[in-house]
Amino acid sequence: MLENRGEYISGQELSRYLHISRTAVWKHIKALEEKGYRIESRPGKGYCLQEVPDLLYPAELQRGLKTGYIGQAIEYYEEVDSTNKVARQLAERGRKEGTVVIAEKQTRGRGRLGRYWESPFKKGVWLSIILRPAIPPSAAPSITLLTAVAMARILRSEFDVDALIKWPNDIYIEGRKICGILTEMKADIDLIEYVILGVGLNVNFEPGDFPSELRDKAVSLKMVLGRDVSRVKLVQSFFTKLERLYELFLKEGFTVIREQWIAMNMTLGQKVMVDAFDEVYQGVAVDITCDGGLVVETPRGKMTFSSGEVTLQR
Ligand code: BT5
Repeated sequence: MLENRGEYISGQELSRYLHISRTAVWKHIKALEEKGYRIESRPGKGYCLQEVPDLLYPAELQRGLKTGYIGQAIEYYEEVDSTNKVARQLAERGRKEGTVVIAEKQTRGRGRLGRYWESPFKKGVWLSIILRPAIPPSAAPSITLLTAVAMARILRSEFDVDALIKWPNDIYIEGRKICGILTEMKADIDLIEYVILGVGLNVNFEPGDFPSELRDKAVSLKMVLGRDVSRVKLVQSFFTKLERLYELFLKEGFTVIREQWIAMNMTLGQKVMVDAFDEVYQGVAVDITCDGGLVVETPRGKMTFSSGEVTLQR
């Protein structure tokens, strides 16, 4: 029906094509309408698909998706507390690498260190991916960085925006945050059991949709482009790009991706304040290591951070 959008197909044709009764066809049409698909039915002519809802239904995300595993299994929620939390529960139950948990709304979206992530209904992309990389835990921070590279590349190539990466997990456009990444993992000393890669991207927020404390700090694609953006194609492109970079990382390590990260970053060369290990360090961010750690030239000498909160000082 999607391929024939705007054209009528008779109930008989659909029933023959789907090998179900005409009553069953009618029931499915009603179920689709309840999900927000607009379908016109005319006696003697049949059914005509008019409009597909802008929702992140697995069937929509998986149509034409050319990945090997990322997004090939999707758990969809209209509302959930946190997709990272649900993905973790699924990973504990042995769900496969590449399984995605996606929601239209999160009631307790999480940032790092107990912070919150504002995730209202349909305004963005809130998703988590289960990964099971056979790498040592010390290499895991690279996954956050390669995800930022995948997202920044998609934002640049599909929307022609100047997306910049702030170490370690943020993407900024026009000086405001548009995307945050929360990577959590379960590992023993030398092997990762699973990584939960959580990504939040602000898509169709209007300025008034943000709580007042975020209004000067956050931005959405709609605010930058001045138009609504369809989330389905964006998510598909992101899955494809992410899987390609993740595969590259597993085969060749972070070095190749490091170059791309450097080309799109807004942290290196800047005066920074790093909040890590319960202390605050000041200095100039000078490099990232082959594992994605941030190297800062401080008055006490060069220091490398594998995690931490960076404030850019202008
Ligand atoms: C992050 O934390 O940036 C990671 C955000 C990850 C969110 C995704 S959504 C899907 C998945 N499921 C989850 O539960 N989480 C992940 P952090 O660097 O700690 O930044 C958090 C800070 O960003 C907050 O303290 C706010 O100041 C700000 N913030 C909150 N919501 C925002 C939004 N929608 N846009 C921009 N900034 C926001």
